[in-house]
Amino acid sequence: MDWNKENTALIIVDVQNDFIPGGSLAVHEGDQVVPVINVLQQKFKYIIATQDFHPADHGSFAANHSGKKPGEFIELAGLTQILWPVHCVQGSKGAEFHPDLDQSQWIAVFQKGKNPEVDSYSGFFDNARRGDTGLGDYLKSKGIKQVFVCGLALDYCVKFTALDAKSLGFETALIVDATRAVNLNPKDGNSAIDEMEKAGITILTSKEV
Ligand code: VGL
Ligand code: ZN
Repeated sequence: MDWNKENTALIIVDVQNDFIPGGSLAVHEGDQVVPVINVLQQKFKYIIATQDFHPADHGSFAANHSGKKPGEFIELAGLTQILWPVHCVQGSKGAEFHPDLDQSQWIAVFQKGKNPEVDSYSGFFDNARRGDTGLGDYLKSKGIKQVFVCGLALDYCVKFTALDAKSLGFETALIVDATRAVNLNPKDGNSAIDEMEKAGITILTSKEV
């Protein structure tokens, strides 16, 4: 994939303590993306992070539905919603970025999941595609034409962020060694990669960037 620093952004999705081993929604090997992403950042001029940032009463938390456990389903915003453990609550340690993640070059952070009535996996839109974080317009205002996506988790927020980027017309690539999957079902990570590839997203390793 041919690319130019002046019109390309790196999007770092949700590299937050709750998605790291020891966190409430830990992703296996989630910590291993941090050094890879730190090296990767040296190649980019425009770097944006997303942050899952839920109010304590968020509708995606099993704890907010009596008798429900994480992994069970409800209806939220007219959509089937899987229930999660409490995670990335605004103001908590779990919502903070991994302490070793280099933030020195970031030009913006886009928060998502703030509306308790709907979940928001993508950094662009909520799952019902009603709320818009402004990330798409922000990238366009900077003249960005291509995005590289990395972070956590591959089968949720990374996948939906990359698919939305592609659908908004950005040339989109997934950096496969700079992401890890939740894998509630063991094949979810691989299925996510297949789905992205079918949507026209380039899959590459950080060495190929
Ligand atoms: C995520 C589940 C719930 C993610 C966020 O960042 O992939 N997954 N909230
Ligand atoms: Zn969340």
